[in-house]
Amino acid sequence: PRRELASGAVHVPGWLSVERQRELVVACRAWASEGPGIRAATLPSGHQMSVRMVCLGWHWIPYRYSRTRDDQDGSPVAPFPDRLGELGRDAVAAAGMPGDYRPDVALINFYDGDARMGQHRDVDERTDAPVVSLSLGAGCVFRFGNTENRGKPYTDVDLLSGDLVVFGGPSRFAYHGVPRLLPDADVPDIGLTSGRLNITLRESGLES
Ligand code: MD3
Ligand code: FE
Repeated sequence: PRRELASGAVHVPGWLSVERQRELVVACRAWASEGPGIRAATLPSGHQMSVRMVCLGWHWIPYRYSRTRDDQDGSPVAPFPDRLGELGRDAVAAAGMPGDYRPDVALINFYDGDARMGQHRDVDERTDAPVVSLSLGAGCVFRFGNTENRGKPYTDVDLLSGDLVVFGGPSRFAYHGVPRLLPDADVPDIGLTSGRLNITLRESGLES
């Protein structure tokens, strides 16, 4: 079953099988422990994000992409795996969206404790291709807003382990955020004892 949250924003609850979720958790662990590891990015204000992130394909630093981990040890970002490209194409098709999809960036966000993400827009990519979001582990409240400002109107949606959301068309540049996690109870056994992982796939629109 799929549900349109807004024009171009399609939620497919439970899209990932438990087996698929387990495989992705294993992969995320490996990606997060490679090289300089997962990190909490520092915003231009000097504040550190509460979410920790690891990047594949392109390294995101507030608010730009780089091929090197410039806010860590400067090493080259890990490559974008082919299988995430395939997963992204399957996801966009499952959401009923047309067109070929060639993601070249994955941002893997880890939330624990009181981690949250304030309302923002994703505008560092140079394309309007959809963003694919996959949720693993603890659920969260996802706040989906409008394209004009951080405030109302917005809709709060629970995102649970295995859920897919694809943000394209008029929803691609909407404000959104994660005000809080839901309790860890009732999370399927996918090898994540606490916290939440979110994988987003994107087309950077950047060269080389
Ligand atoms: C709507 N991540 O990484 S996923 C992000 O759950 C981000 O970690 C949140 O916002 C998370 O930038 C939300 C849902 C999401 C992701 C990207 C979007 C919604 C989006 C891009 C455009 C519009
Ligand atoms: Fe975002």
